Amino acid sequence: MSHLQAIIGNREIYSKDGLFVSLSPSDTRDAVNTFSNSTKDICREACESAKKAFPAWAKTPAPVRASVIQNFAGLIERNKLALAQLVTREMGKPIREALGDVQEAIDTCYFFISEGRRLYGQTIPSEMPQKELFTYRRPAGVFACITAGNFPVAVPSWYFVPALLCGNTCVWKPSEDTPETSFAFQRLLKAAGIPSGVFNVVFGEGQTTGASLVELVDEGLIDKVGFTGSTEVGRRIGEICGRNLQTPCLELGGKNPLVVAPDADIDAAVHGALWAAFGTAGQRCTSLGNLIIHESVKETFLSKFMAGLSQIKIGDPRSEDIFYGPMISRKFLDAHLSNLTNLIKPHHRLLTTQNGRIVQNDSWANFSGDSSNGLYAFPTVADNVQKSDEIFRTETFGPLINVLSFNHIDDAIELSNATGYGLSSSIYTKNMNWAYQFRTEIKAGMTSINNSTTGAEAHLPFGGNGKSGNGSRQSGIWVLDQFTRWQAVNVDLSGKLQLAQMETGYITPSETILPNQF
Ligand code: UN1
Repeated sequence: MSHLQAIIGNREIYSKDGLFVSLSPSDTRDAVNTFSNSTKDICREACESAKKAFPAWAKTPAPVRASVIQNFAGLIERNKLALAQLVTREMGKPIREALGDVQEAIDTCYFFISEGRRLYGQTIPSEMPQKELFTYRRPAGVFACITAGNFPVAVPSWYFVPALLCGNTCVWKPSEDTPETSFAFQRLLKAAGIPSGVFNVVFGEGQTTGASLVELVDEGLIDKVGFTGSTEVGRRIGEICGRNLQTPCLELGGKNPLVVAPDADIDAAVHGALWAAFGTAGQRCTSLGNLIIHESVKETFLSKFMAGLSQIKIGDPRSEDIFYGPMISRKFLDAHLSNLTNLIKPHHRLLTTQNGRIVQNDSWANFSGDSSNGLYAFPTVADNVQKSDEIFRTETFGPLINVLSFNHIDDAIELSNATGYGLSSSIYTKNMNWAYQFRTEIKAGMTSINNSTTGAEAHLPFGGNGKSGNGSRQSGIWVLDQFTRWQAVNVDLSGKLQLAQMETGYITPSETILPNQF
């Protein structure tokens, strides 16, 4: 039987080869759909399709391009519940969060619809008479993008909504964990009126299809790459793009710190830390990694934190009141289990029991649903973690956090900056000076004061530094610099050659005016 492999020029391509199945992580007996891995030839065809569609799309007036985004927003809104339910079924985040994932895409559309009527350039005074200077944003060209499965609607919208609005044409390799959700995203965009060839999809796994797609940068078929995923893969993509003199948009991992100051509102900090640590089963790039607590409040904080943790409901993500559901797929569960085996050392003090590494109905008091066929993982809190420990600087992407302590704010900031990552960060304090010092000295791209490390709003710059990315930012007006290139234009109306810097009539002052006093 043939299965969907790619969508090129709005045409669905099916194949019998290289099949992979998308399973529901809350019940792996539920096969959501089967897809086929796109080969390098299929990826090439998709890029050629995008290349062919580029000139006409780039010439389409930006407000007209924005009208497709407007239609897309309306379609997502009308299909919000169905799309969120598909997200929950296919990747396992609780329905409340899945609705938020979809809402983030709607918010992104609304932000960029009116950007179609701005996309401002500048008019700039010239140093010459009868000469005008202007800047224009021009689209980059063919945009190839690889996304992760943890935000299967929001994060693709962060890329494609502005990329399309700016006049680029696209090839998308969505996560192999959420192909059906990605297919739904494509169908909504097609129904919104996206012209043939402007938005193409190649389904497949990262190591095969993803790698083949990025290799096409070397063939001159791609002008811009976007990638959300691991630091290791981001580095390889950066190398390929670098040798082609391109700067990719890289949104990589995090080991995000949350600092609890002695004067923190402890209850608020407990709530924020619980959500940062275990929301989405710790599978956000903004999830909490290192919880850094002031010595004087450590005991109070941890007893409230562990009491709060014991109350959270884990289980069937279709229920409204579930805190977190299953891991995204078997691969993520296996990685989590191997982190527990390899990174937890004898000197760590585990505040949670380890006997039920996979949640069974009877090993988590507040489990709801049937865990027998689900990929559920137990929360783990490791205290006594040291800066020199591997677990301190390793992104674990699961329900596992480290606890460290500090005495002086300088040490808390030093620890926060010492992992090599720099995505999100947070401090809970009422002390304005501490909050000021933290936000000025932290190396992360995003900082919360009295809020969780997760939950960035869709119109602020999103992205990281160090191992978290190459400084690129998504969302809001800042992402326009990813998808457009500045063109500087000068128009000389003088009818003669005017030499800048040399024939500029700068006014020279008289030598001296004021007499010497001594
Ligand atoms: C991600 O995990 O890749 O800030 C994105 C947040 C979400 C997006 C996370 N709005 O946690």
